[in-house]
Amino acid sequence: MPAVVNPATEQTIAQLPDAGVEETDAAVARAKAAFPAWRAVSPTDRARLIRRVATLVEANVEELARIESQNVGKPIGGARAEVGMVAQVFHFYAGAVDKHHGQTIPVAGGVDLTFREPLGVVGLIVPWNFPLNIASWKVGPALACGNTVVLKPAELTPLSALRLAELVLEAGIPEGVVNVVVGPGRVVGQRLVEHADVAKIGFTGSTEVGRSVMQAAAGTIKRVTLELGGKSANVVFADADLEQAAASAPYAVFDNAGQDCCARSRILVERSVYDRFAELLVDATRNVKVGDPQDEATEMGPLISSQHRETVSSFVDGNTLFTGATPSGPGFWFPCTLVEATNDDRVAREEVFGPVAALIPFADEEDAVRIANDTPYGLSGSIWTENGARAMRVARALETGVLSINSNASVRPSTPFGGFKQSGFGRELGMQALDGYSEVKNVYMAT
Ligand code: TXE
Repeated sequence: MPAVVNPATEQTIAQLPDAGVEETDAAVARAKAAFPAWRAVSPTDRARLIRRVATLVEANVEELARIESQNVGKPIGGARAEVGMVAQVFHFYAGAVDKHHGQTIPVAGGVDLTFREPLGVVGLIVPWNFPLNIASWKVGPALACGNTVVLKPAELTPLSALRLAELVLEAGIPEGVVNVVVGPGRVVGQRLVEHADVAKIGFTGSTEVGRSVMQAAAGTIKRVTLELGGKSANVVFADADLEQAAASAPYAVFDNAGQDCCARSRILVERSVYDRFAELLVDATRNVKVGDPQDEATEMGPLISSQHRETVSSFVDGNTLFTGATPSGPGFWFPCTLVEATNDDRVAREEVFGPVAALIPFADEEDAVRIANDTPYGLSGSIWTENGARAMRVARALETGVLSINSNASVRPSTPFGGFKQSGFGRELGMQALDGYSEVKNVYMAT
């Protein structure tokens, strides 16, 4: 029975049985049995039930935030904001139920209609960095389209998904519509991907596992949406508001202790302002409050595990510009770290998934775009400039799915989120996510 650990204290907070192939098959069978009735629920009633999930999440913000904070080591203030977003996501998809629909298309000799049909049972595989949030990005649109769900949380962080499943039942969504299976990715995840009765996999995780999910899905021509790693650039031009850019940059990479696929972990700075910006950035990073996640003032907690801490530390091997402080005592702590690098260094090529930012100088706009795009990833990024035309030129030139100008914000319930290149494909959030949880059917009737 594997232990669930609080990464800030290293204490066991729960012990859960590991499910295997048999339990996974049972969950898929329940989801399959629940599908015909769930797809037949009227759009108004389906929307009402999903909205009830949203209001129950709102009513239980404190409890859900505490679970997430204790299980992931997230600062409690940030965890509360994340749970708030989970509620907004369910509100958004409640409202979307009857707004994602087919078309009539002019044709000769008859009428032509398209319908949006649910897929059936969908398998949702979620990572440990934003367990409840990323679950809601998948469960919300899946339910809105009339699918039933088997949700597999990450081994390290299963608790909030289990509580969500209880709230889904309390909301009145019938048994079997949302099922949670807690167990190893290689067993439960793999089984979901290969299962003939699972129509689609919504996956968020590493590019490496994403690749194997895509391969295994080929056996049943399963639909997949992959939201994978990132190595995003925060591009600071000399004409930017440097104070504002430097004040924001630490949160763009140290938020969630850097365990964020959107982390702007390559900070590209125009050479003429590099020294000035580096000075401002060091000052801002010094102010990041690292410590007890239960303290309301804390801005950064520990890493998820000691094994992950070893991986993160392997990236810091010289050219360190700044190393922050960490609490003493138990907990998988790692300091905020700024390193000076070139885009060819390992720290700039691979996803660190920890609080380590690489500062890289560039010569001019063309050089900035070249360096920013010189990565196999393409998830997010930021552009800092006071020149609007340049902001738009660079935004169009960057090979990335999500961009912010003079901001480091990435996700909103109503806007599409997802990657270019090896950061994956398909979009989550917004109306676009509904395309990934439905099939287009075309019907022609001769008149
Ligand atoms: O991810 P995994 P891990 C990156 C990040 C991190 C690294 C490893 O760089 O350091 O990945 O993290 C399930 N078939 N990201 O090991 O293994 C697994 O149980 C089906 C970036 O946690 O990809 C979990 O539920 N499923 C990322 C989920 O996949 C399988 C977020 C993700 O685990 C499986 C997380 C299999 N064969 C990590 N093997 C982001 N982009 O946000 C594992 N799983």
